[in-house]
Amino acid sequence: MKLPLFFISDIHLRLTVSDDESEKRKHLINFISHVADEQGTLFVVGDLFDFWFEYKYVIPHAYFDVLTSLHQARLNGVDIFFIPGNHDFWTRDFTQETIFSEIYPDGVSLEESSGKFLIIHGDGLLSWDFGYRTFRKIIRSSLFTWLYRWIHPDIGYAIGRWISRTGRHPAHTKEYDDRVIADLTEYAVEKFRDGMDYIIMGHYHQVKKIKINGGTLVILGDWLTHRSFGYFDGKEFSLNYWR
Ligand SMILES: [Mn+2]
Repeated sequence: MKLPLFFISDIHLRLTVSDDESEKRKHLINFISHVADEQGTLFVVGDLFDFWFEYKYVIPHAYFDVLTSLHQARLNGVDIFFIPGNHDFWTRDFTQETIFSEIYPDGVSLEESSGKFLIIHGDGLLSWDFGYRTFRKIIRSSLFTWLYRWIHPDIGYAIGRWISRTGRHPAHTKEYDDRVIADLTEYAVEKFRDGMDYIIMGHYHQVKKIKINGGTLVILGDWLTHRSFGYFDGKEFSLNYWR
């Protein structure tokens, strides 16, 4: 794997391009060409899109600029790996062949000289998320996906957009955020015990790098408020802000 490694998550590209959205995209496209200039590797750790459901013949035009920039980076020799999130789980041939080098629906673990990485989106991990875990199993099933594909794309995307909007995280209290971190720490400790050195995840929209029991738990933040990214040069992992 070509170093350095770059990690981003929770960009939540919208289906309607407002001023904020086009500002965000400008930065994202700059970031992607930076990865290409550095000849590194890019991990997109879920929720790149606010909604993505891939039909057999149809792709949404709203994301054309970002899709083009990812494709261009790949033509320039950059590997781009995608770990789908809860908003963009439904990929097919187009994303698998044209946009990304590889898609890992359940996350991926890899070994670098300085340690073992586990990279996951992170949804469904919280100990109190029972209902969501069942819901997640259903919407990820091949039956659900097959049925959803028979909905006309205009309607399928309208529903997806509506659900993405209503499911949008309200501003969390600090107490809630701390509870999330405590819970994720418990999850991480177990993985570190099993030999992982780094756990990299998105989903929680917090920018956090925590050292626990010799391991490092990273939450990548997002591109809605933070524009944060992870960077690994082969020795050190750092969290940074794209400006
Ligand atoms: Mn998510």
